[in-house]
Amino acid sequence: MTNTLFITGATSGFGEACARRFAEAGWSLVLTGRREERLNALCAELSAHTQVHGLVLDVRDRKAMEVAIASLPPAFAKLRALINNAGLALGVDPAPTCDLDDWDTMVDTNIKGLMYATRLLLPNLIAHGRGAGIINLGSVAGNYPYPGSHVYGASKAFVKQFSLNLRCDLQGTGVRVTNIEPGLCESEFSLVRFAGDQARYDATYAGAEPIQPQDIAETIFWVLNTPAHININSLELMPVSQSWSGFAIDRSAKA
Ligand code: NDP
Ligand code: 8X3
Repeated sequence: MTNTLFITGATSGFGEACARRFAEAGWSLVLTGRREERLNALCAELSAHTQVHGLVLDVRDRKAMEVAIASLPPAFAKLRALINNAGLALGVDPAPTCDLDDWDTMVDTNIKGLMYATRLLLPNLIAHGRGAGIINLGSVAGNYPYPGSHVYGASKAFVKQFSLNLRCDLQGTGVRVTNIEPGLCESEFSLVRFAGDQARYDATYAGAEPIQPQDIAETIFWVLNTPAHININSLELMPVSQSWSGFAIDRSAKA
C-alpha cells in the first residue's frame, strides 16, 4: 500500500526537511504553504522521486482548507500520516507591551489552523487505519515558561493537551498521535519571530550548536515507522547546549 503524508508548512524548516526525508523513502506527499514559488519549486524537485501534490494554502483560512481537502485527488486522499507543522512565534516583547495582532496571528495559526487540518483530515487518516499517525509540532515552550513566550507557549500547551485528548477519541481507529516538543532549532522560525532581523537570528544560534531541521525530520521519520501497536505520546528534544536557568525573583519589595 502507498504511504501518503500530508504536511502543513512545507516551504521551509521542519516541513521542508520532512518532505525531503519522506520523499527519499518513497512516500507520496501532499505539501502545503503560503509561499507559492517555494512550494512549486519543492514539488517540482521532489516529483522526480515520488508523487507530490502541492496546495497553496493558509491554514488560518478554514473555507480554503475545507475546499482543498475535499478536493484532494483520489490518489492522495487516503493518508498514512499528517504532520501539523505550520506555526510561528511573533516577537518576544513582554505581555503588557506586545502587539495584540501578533497574539491573534499565533492563535489563528498554531491553534485554529492545526485544529482545522486535524478535523478535516481525520476521515482520511481513519480510512487508512492501523499504522496511521498524526504528528503535531509542539515545543518546549508548551512545557516550560520563559519571558516573552506568553501566547506562543500557551498555543503549544494547547497542542500538547489536544494531542493527548485526540488519542482518547481515536481509540479503536488505529490512528496514533504524537506531540514533538523541540527546543532550540535553527530555521527561519527565528527570522519570522524577529521580523527578518538577521543579527538577532545570528545571535540566537551563535555557538549553540542548535538542532537542525534534518534532525527533526529524522525523529519524525522514526516515530512514524515504529510498529503499529506503539504510540509515542510525546517526545521532547533539546540541543545539549540548552538547559534551564533559575526562577526569577523580584527583590524590589519594601521591608
Ligand atoms: P519555519 O519558519 O522554518 O517554517 C514554518 C512553516 O510554517 C513554513 O513552511 C511556513 O510556510 C508555514 N506557515 C506559517 N504560517 C502559515 C500559515 N498561516 N498557513 C500555512 N503555512 C504557514 O519554522 P520551523 O520549521 O522551525 O517551525 C515549524 C514548527 O515547529 C512550528 O509550528 C514551530 O512553532 C515549531 N517549533 C519550532 C522550533 C524552532 O526552534 N525552530 C522549536 C519548537 C517548535 P509559509 O510561510 O510559506 O506559509
Ligand atoms: C520554539 C522553541 O524555545 O524558542 O518553539 O520557544 S522556543
